[in-house]
Parts: sequence; structure tokens; C-alpha cells
Amino acid sequence: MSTNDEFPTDRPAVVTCGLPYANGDLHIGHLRGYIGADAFARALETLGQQTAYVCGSDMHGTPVAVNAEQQGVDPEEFALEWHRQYEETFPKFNVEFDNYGHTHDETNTELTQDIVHTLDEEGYVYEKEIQVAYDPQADQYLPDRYVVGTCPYCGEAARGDECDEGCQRHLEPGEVEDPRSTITGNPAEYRKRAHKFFEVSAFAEYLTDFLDGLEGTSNARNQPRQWIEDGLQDWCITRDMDWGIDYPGEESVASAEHGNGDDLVLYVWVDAPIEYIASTKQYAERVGTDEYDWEEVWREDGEIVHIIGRDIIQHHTIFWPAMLEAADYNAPRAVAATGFITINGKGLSTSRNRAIWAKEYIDEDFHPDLLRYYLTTTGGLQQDVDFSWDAFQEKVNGELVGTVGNFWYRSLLFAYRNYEGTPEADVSGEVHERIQDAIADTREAVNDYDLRGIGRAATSLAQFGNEYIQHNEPWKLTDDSPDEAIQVIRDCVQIAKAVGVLLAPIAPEKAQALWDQLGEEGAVGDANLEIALETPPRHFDEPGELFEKIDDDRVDQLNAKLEQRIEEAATDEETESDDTDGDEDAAMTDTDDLEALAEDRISFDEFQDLDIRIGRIESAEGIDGADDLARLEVDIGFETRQVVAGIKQLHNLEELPGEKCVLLANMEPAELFGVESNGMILAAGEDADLLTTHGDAEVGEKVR
Ligand code: B3M
Ligand code: ZN
Repeated sequence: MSTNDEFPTDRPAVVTCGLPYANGDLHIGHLRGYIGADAFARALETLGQQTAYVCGSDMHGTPVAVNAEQQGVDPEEFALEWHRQYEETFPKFNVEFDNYGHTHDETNTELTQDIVHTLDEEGYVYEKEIQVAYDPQADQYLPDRYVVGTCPYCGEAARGDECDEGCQRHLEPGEVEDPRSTITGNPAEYRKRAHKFFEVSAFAEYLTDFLDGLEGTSNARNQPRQWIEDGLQDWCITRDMDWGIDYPGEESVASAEHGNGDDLVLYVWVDAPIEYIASTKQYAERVGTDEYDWEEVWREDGEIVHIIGRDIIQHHTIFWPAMLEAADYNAPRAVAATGFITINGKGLSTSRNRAIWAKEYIDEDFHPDLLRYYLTTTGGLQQDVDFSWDAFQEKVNGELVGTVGNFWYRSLLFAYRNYEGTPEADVSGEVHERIQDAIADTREAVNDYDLRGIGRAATSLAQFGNEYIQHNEPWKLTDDSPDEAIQVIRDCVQIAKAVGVLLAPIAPEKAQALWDQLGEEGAVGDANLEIALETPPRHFDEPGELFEKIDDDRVDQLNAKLEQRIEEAATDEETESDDTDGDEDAAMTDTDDLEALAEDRISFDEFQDLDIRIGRIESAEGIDGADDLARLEVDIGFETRQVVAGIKQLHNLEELPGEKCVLLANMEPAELFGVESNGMILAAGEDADLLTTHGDAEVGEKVR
């Protein structure tokens, strides 16, 4: 259990996200991480926590070298070009780093050499001869992505240093079975080479304790515990390449007697996380170390929060904390590992062009805050999140336009027309308390690394606001009970402001627009949560609508475009057999059409918590205004439940009554297009194949 003080603490915090390899276009899989971490850093700040949000481009390693080579470009030039593109792209998604550096810059190079030097001095580095894959035809050693084969742990196809399509384990040089060169396709030979090793195995006990206190997502604690139990191997920290950071010291890493020339550099995973520190240092040096003390963070007891993809848990919970401990740096407080993104229910694949590209989203001219909202609130941080243009439309139209935007607009417009701004009155006790609760929910969500919870605190407050105005009908009160009307609208303006404050980490630009409409000064992002309770300016101008509906034609067009792209890529792939996709993210597996299996196991008790029942559909009809939704009535023995299901287009609704189905009965009720859904019908696949039973299970019986 974690024994950390709750956020906000009086120590500085740093939030980081995994560094993108500077080797290709950014897509929605990347954006989920950067947007998520950005929202988290902003939320932490609204709690009053001093926070720096830093990142940088990952310039080294074979992910960059292989792609540069394919294009016939020098890796430095190649990586710098992508680095510049990323610097331009992030702000377009309102991802605003306090510092965005890169691993090849001076700060990181120096710091890396310094830390590795310390590891060596402290006696944690040794040299050992190992067998390294070699391609005789290309006359080249084959580190990492220059070699592919089979994972010795799970038998899946793997790259030289990672089981990217299977168990996600890091693989040491020489471990991959049946190695083949990616340069010539030939089977690789093995040759003896001397390399440097970091003694990770010496840290088993330290890491066990570290994991016990680690916050973040549970997968970032559970997987490494297993790896430690299986036995930790030492970690090879050098590679036969010339692109990278040289091993520190006068003498070359392994002497010429061993056959190694100067072409030995540090493994990319040594210098990459050190960029977290280097980037923080650059930030502190820019704003002044009195303002932000990077050494307090990294060498003393500041709060370090890493937000990463779940394919790089091992690097962040084993190698990295061991390195930090060995070099006498502070340990991370939290590692939060996000799930992957699927597209229309299938694995994101860059080579198959089944992806939503950052550029594409920008070119479509959708507001960045819409995607930010979708990506942070669609699933829990650990879960895989599916993206489809239909689901995007539904979320935008339902929650942002229907709930938040609608509430903002109607309450501010009413206030403007009748009172030219915030009417003079105190906020009612009920509303004051409701806002306080929402603030408390946000605080709790931040402490739980629960981005969806942060979004939910804001939208459910807006939902409350809508119900409040609807219930009190101020438009009926203005003439006969003007004081009551004033009270209702005063309350609504306060709720509107509070929703803006709470939503700002996720939708910063939209929240700022609301802030400006209210006539507030400065940046909403600079305000602490408590400002949600402070009175807005007495006067403000006529408000405009801040969110716009996405119409069905637009979604049809976007779907058609995406399908066409995927088809074209499939045709290309047939003609061009080898896959030139060099991206890192395992979200982009090329063969996996199925959603990845869940990593985390649940207990039998957790399963028992799901109340799954046999039901019989009594009636089924479409819901007006919703393209995909149907309203069903399902008999579950004890009662008949009304359920909303996204099956309108996929089933002939008239044929459904009488059919047996399987229903999750203790699902939280939800409202969709004004219809309450009280349970969830279970279905599989893109066509929503409804689950049923084939024996004599009776209506109302529990599935176990
Ligand atoms: N550059 C990208 C990845 O594996 C890799 C992250 C480094 S974080 C220090 O997702
Ligand atoms: Zn594996």
C-alpha cells in the first residue's frame, strides 16, 4: 500500500509521458498518452500542486536507425526532422509541455554519461562476452530491431529486444530464437562480443519494496512482481551501433581485443528515461531553479509521475527504478500504464493504415478538445479504448453538446438576457454543496490517477445543472416570482463556471472560452479548483455556443475514407510483401485483428460481482434521433428491464421479441438520448451478435 501524502503536497511534482521515437507520424495511439498525461498534469495543478510536465523525442536506438536507413538518410538528420514535427504537432492538441527536449541534446548526453559513470563507480556494471546476432552478408551486427525471431517466453513472433506481439517482455541480446536479419532476411549467425551489463539482479529486494509503495495503475505493480518472482536478469546496456550516446570514459567500452571497435553505444533504453530528468532540468534552468527545483524532484523527495503505454512497464518499473536507486536518485511515486487504442474494434495498425493520424484529425478541423475528451473519458486508464467515428460522434453530441454545451449556453444566455450577467444573490446552500462535492470528486480522481473520473466530475455537474434548470423552470418565474428566478439563474451561472473549472484539464480551450464569456480575467488553467465557488463577474456579454454537433453525413464520409484507406493499404501489402512499419507502440501490431487479451486477472469474487442473467426480449424498437440505438424490454424473471443497445442497424428489431438473451443486470443505469438503460445486453463482434443460451436455462437464471 502506498504511504504517500495525498496530492497536493508541498513538494514539486513532475509528470512525464513515454518519449515518442522520432521515426514517423504521430497517431491516435500516441495521442492517448500525451493528452492523458497533459490532462493529468493540468489537473494536478488545479489542486494546487506545483507541477512540471516534461517530455522529449527519443532519438536513438534501432527504431530510429532502421527507419532512417530505409530512407537513406543520416539518423541524426532524420530524427531531428521528426522531432521538429512533434514539437509543432503537440500544441495543436493542446498538449503543452513545460519542456520538450530530445535525447540527443547536450543536457541528456551529459546526464546520461554521468549517471552511467556513477553506476560503474558504484560497482553495478560489469563486462561480459555474449553471443550477438550478426548478418554475414550485410557484414553487420544485428542489435534489437535488426533482428526478428520467436519469443523464448511465449512463442510469439518477436523483435530482437521486445516481444511486441506476445507477452511484451523485454528480450536481451541473444535471447530471441530462430533469429533472422531484417536487413537481408537471412538467418542470423551468432558472434562473440564483449558488452557492458548493469546488475539489475542486485535490486530484487529493493524493487519489491518499491513496487509495494508504487501508485498508479495496478498492471504496473502486478506484472513486475511476477517478473521479479521469475528471477531478474542483468541488463545489457551497450549495443553494436554508432548511432547513440557513447559509453562514458576514456577507454572505449570494450577493448579492441574483444573485437569491438568504437561503434559501441549505450542501449537506447538507458538514455531515454534519463531524458525525463534532463528535460526537467532544462525547464528549471529556463524558469530559474528558485522557481522550480529540479534537484529536489529528482534527487530528494519530489513527486515523480510516469504515464506510459502498458508495453513499456518493465522498463519503467524494473530497469529505471534500479538505475535511479543505484545512481542515488529519487524513485517514482507513480507509474500509470494506459491500455491501447483499437479502431472500430480492431487492433490499430500503421502498416495497414488502420489508424487515425494526428495530421488527419487536424486537417478534418475538429477541435482538439473533442478528441481530448473522448480519449480521456471513454475508458479507464488501464483499459483499451476503441475509437470509431460513430462513437466519437455519439460522445461529442451526447455529452459535450447535449450535456455540457447545452447547459452552459442556456444558463448564460438566460442570465445575459434577463440580468446582463450574473444576477446579484448568494448561491443557494444546495448548489454550493453540490459544487463542493464535485471538487472533492475531482480531487479524489486525481489522487487515483483516474482521468475518466476527472471528466465525470465535470459532466455530471453539468448534468445536475441541466436537471436543476429544467426542474425549476426559471422562464416561468421571471414575471411572478422574480426573486426565485434570480436565485435559480444565480445558481446556474455558478454551476456553469464550476463545470468550466473542472473541465479545464481535459478541454482547456473550451473551458477558457467559457471563462472569457463569463468575463473572467486571465487563464482558467491558472486557477485552483476552489475558484469554482467564487462569484463570476456581475456583467458579461451575449454568450455563443461552444460545442457543435457532428452530423451523420460527416460520420459517413469519415467512415468511408477510413475504409478506403485500409483497403488501399491491403492492396499495397499484397504487392509489397515486407512491412516497413517501424513504429514502436505495440498498439500497432500488424497481425492482430482481435482486441488484445486482458493482462490483468480478476478474482472469482470480482466475477461474482457481475450479476449476469438470462433474459427474454419482450419488445424492441428504434430510438428516435439515434442512428444506432434501440430500446428493448427484457424480462429477467424478477422484473422487466428497459435496456438501450446499439443494435438498431445491426438487427431486424421486429424479429427480436421472444429471443433469449444474456443481460448484465447490475450495470449502472445510464441515460442515452433521454432513454434510461437499466442493464446491458451482452453481444460479441462488430455486428453485435447477441449472446444467448442453447440449453434449458430459464429466464432469470444467473450465469456462473
Ligand atoms: N521511445 C517509445 C515506446 O516504447 C519509447 C518510450 C521511451 S520512454 C523513456 O513506447
Ligand atoms: Zn513473449
